[in-house]
Amino acid sequence: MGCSIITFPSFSHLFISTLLLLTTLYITPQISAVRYPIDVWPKPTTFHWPQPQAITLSPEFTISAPPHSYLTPAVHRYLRQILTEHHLPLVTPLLNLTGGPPLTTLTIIISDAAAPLTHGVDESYSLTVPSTGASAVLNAETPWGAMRGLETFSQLVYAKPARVACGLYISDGPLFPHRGIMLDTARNYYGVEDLLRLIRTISMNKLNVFHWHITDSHSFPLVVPSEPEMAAKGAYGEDMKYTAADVKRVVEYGMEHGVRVVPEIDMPAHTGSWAEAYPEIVTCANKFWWPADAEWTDRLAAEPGTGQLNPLNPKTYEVVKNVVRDAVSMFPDQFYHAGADEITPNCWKIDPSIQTFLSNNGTLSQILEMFINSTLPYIISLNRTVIYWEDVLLNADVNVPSSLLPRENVILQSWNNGPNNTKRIVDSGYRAIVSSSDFYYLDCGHGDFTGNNSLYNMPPGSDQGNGGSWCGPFKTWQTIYNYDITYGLTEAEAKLVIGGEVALWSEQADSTVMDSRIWPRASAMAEALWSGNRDETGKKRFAEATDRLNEWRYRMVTRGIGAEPIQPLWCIKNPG
Ligand code: CP6
Repeated sequence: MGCSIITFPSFSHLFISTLLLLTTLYITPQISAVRYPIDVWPKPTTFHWPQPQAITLSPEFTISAPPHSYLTPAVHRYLRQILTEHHLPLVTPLLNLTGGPPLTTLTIIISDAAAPLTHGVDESYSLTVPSTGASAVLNAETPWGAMRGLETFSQLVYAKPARVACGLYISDGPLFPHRGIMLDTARNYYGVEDLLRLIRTISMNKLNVFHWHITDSHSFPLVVPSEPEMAAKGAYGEDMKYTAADVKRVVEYGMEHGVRVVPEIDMPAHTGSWAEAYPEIVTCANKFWWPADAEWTDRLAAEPGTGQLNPLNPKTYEVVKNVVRDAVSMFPDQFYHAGADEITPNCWKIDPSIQTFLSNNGTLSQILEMFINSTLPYIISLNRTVIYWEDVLLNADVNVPSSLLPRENVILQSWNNGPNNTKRIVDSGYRAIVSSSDFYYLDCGHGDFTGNNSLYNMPPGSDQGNGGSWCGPFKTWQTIYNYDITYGLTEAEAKLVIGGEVALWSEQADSTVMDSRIWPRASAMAEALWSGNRDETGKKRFAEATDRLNEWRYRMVTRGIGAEPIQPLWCIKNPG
């Protein structure tokens, strides 16, 4: 309970909250079953704290850990942060100091130091902070689990001079192995520093995947060594490209933060930008689906003709293979996202060679099959697990049979219609990543457009490709927190759901709003996928989560992240 549940300052509410405050302060020094006097986000799965106290952090505090190419920089980073952050929680933790010797060391012990950062790697850890001044101990199976534990430890430190919550034992690990954020860098450009800040914040929230939607119809900012014309012509400008050196920096930074970088080069749709270098392999690149002077166009974010690669042109595969091979060599992760979302039938139908194919009894689905059949085995041969958007299997008009998509090599990412599509994916035997647009799309912050064409006087079908501009309403952190990604699934079905991703499409976003559009709403998903959104009794956590998220948002702000507020400051004066 706390400020969050006092929604209006009626006399009786103030009276009750004052009583509760007095109870906490003077009568029972005991800890509520749900909220601790120090806040950790996401909440650890087990937190034993029989006698809540704090211990002074020695100014000579050090962290000892086995040397490791990525854990070592993480340890240095956390040590610096722990010694200098001096975060003061909004509501001062009611913790007495032990009065004994200060804490001088944190010892990290790792069982499998060679474990690579891959999907499903063990991220569990346990952490003991004694109240005697003896070394705190962080035990983890892998370096990546140790990074999660370091984050938890850093959130137990507060105030100036620094203190640490002590006399506690935490044992923790994630519910879902895949917990990510998708960022679209094609509609608007983001600088490398913005991507690094995003990775840093992903890691703070114990998320572990940055799904980088690099290219789309609007721009092609990735410099592909074998196809230099793609970015030379398809990027927004000379200084709005990602070079091989930029990508290496992003990938290495991800490793140092326990964050995998999964690239997406969207195809065969969303490829209008490829036409700048190779107009002959793209259909409909410059075709707009609505008249420029239509009364409703000013309500939408500009989308160019989406552009679709022409599967009937052999040149298409030459370019695709060069692009894929280079992308795979730049991004070491085992997962590779190959798009396959939103094929617009009219975009292929406009092309004369496709018209001939269709008039000889061919179908659009056969055309997509041809494309998948000529590209998927190639990507798999490069030793990658391929993620596609759900459309490749579930789109009613244009899809491929599941026989073309080997279950061990293909994962499908759902974004339409919530749990039902996830169910269809796992019932077909595929692993699923959930990004339902009704819950996990962060971009829908503008306008009131809900997809109702008649309301805006739009001809039927004319909303094709308007992307992030029509997916309102705004998703609150509560909507995101409350969402159960395995809702309605049997236990066996739920096993195939590897996790979820929130998505920021960037028609109406860039670095000026990135932090506030993503945080702390993505933190809500981070906790739901790490330790769940329910308390010990199976009830959805609400008030407790509100206060903790409010505190976590403030700590993110202390760390230089422009996370948006979720409560008025009035809460400081009126703690629960
Ligand atoms: N771009 C791409 C988009 C969207 C998708 N793919 C999108 C569709 C609908 C909404 C928001 C975004 N802008 N390449 C769908 C996966 Cl509401």
